[in-house]
Amino acid sequence: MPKSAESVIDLRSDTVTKPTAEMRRAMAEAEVGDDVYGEDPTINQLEQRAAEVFGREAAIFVPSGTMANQIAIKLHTAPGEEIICEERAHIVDYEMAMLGWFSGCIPRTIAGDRGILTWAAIQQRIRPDIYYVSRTGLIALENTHNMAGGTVYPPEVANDICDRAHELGLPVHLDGARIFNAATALGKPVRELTAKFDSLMFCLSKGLGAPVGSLLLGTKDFIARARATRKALGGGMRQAGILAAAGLIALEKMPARLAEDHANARVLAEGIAKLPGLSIDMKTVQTNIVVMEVDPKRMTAAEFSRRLKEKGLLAGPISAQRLRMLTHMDVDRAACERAVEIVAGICRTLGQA
Ligand code: TLP
Repeated sequence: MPKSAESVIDLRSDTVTKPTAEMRRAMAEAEVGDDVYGEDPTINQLEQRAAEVFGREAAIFVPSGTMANQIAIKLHTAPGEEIICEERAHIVDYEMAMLGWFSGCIPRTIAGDRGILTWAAIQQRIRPDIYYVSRTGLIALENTHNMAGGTVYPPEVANDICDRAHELGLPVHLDGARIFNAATALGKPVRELTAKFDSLMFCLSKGLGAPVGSLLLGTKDFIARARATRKALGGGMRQAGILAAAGLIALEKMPARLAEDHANARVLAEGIAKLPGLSIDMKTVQTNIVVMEVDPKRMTAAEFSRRLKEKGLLAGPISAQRLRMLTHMDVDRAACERAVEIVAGICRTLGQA
C-alpha cells in the first residue's frame, strides 16, 4: 500500500525540502520593490551578502542553478566554441542541451575519476590554436559532483586547473550548486574553495533549504552583463524579495547544519552497502549524496525505485542500474535508518526477482 504523504521518506533530491517556519515568516514580512529597476531591498541585500561571503565584486539572484550556469556559459564563450567538462556534468546531462541551443557551443567531455578532473586530463582536450579547428572557450567544473555521488574537489586540484587555464587565457566556471557541502566536508570556507574561478554559481534551493533561487558571482562587469542576459531569458522577477528573504536565511544559517546531512548519508550508505544485490563505491560518499548500483542480474534501477515507492521511500534512478538518494534537512537520522530497513526488505526479495 502506498504510504500517506507525511510518512513518505523523500530522498530523490535535496531540492524537495520545504521552507522552514522562519523562512515563511521572513517571506511574509519581506520588504520588496521592482528588482528589474534594482529597487528590491531584500534582493539587493542577498546579492551583497553572497558577494561578501564569497569575496567577490558582485552577485546576481537568478531563479535556478540552470539559468545561472547557462548565463555564465553564454558570457564566457562565443558560438562555435568547445566547453571542457566532466562527462556526467549537470551542464551536459540536465540542462536541456542549452550550451548548444543558447550558446552555440559543444561539450568536450572527459571521464573524471569519481567525477573529478585534473589539469593533466584537461590539457589533452584543449584544442590547438589553429584557424581550421574549433576553439576551446571555457572549462567548467562541478563541486560537489552530483552524479558521481557528491564527490569533492581537492582544493589543490581545482586551483591547479584554474591557474593553468588562466596561463592559456582560458576562463573557468564553477557549478557550485552544492559548494557549501564541499566546504563542510573539507572544513574550509567557500571563498577559499572558489577564489580562483572566473565565475561561480551556488544554489539556495538544495541543501540550504530555500524554496527558490541561485546566485551567480563574478566581477562587477560580468554581473552587469549577466543582468542583461537574465532579463533576456525572462528572469527579471520584479518583487522577488519574498524569495530572497528565504534565501538570506538559507545563506546565513543553513550551511552550519549540512554536516548532519553528511553524517546521515554515511549511515544510509553503510547500511545499504552491506545488502545483497546492491553496491556502493564508499569512496564517493563524501557529502549528502549516495549513488548505488543495482545488480543487473536481479533488477533495473527503475524497478527497484518503483518497489521502494510502494513501501514509502522515494529515490530516483539515474541510469539503467543506478539509483541516487540524497539526505537533507527534512529527513532525520531515524528516517534514514527506516530507509535502510525498507531497502533491506526489497533486497530480501531480490533473489526471487
Ligand atoms: N540538480 C537536480 C537535478 O537537476 C538533477 C538534482 O536533483 O540534483 N548544477 C548541479 C550540480 C545540480 O545538481 C543542479 C540540480 C543544477 C546545477 C541546476 O539547478 P536547478 O535545478 O536550480 O536548475
